[in-house]
Amino acid sequence: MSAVPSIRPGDALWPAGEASGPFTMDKGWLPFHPTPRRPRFVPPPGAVDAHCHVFGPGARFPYAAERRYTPCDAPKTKLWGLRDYLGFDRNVIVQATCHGADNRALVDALLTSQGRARGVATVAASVTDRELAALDAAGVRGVRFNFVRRLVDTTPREVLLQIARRVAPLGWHVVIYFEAAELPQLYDFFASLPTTVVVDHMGRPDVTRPVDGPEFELFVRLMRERPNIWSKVSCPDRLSRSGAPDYADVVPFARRLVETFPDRVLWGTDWPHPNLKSHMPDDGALVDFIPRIAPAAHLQRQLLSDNPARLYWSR
Ligand code: 0GY
Repeated sequence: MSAVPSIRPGDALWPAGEASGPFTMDKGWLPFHPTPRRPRFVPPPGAVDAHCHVFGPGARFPYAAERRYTPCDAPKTKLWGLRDYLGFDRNVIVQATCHGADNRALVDALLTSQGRARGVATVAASVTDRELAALDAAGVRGVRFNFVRRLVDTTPREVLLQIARRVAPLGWHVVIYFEAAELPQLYDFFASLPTTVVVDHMGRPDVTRPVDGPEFELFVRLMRERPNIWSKVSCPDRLSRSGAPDYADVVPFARRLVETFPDRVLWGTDWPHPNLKSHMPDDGALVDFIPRIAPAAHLQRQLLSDNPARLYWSR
């Protein structure tokens, strides 16, 4: 097998450029970290960064007309370089809303990853069985339903349910992204989904509230009652009010999920970190956050290797 080209932190080409092609990056867009440090924590063998994205490059993979933001390009070559630099083995690439339901950048990354990446796509209700089969062959193992209003227009629940029923026979799962305040209205719908369901970023709790208060308790209840529901314990940088690099206020939330549901949690960098406003996290510091939320070696192995291997690489 020939080596797959990659660009690592420290390489001259690593720092973000603009959006290429006919696109102009949003004013004030925060590009990914130009000089992430090498983490002190060494991930276990087979570790998976289970939430990350590729953006464009716009000149080759145009951003969607209906997008709510135009990012800097964040190509697959840099994602592979970051993976190696941080000590990870594999990636799960999640289709970002700036590409809408056009999964070409995702599929290109998967097909050229030499089996080291799997994907979560966005599909419309009009997707054909043939298109689903092609996505599956490329390494897609799930679809994402986004309920965050600043990112997408609402899709009716019947349509989402129909999509979930279509992908269930492929063995795919559904990834859901929502804000904690919306969970009471969405609870029954999530509980009704027929597949494995993976929640992005712990359902975005308000971490200024108690970890055993009613808001987070509702989320824990969802996971306790529905053994098909998993959570990513990702994005302390999005959730923290106490701030970088410690993100201390997020630790109790993530640690509670890791310790209560050790076989249903995943972790990811969220590189290249779309839409952050306060700061851009150092990806090395994010990796060093892991032992604080998963202190024991066996928890780290489940979180980073065993769980994602089961969900994404079982065939
Ligand atoms: C994330 C978070 C965000 C963006 C997206 O697809 C996306 O555009 O997911 C966000 O803005 O909170 O998980 O990448």
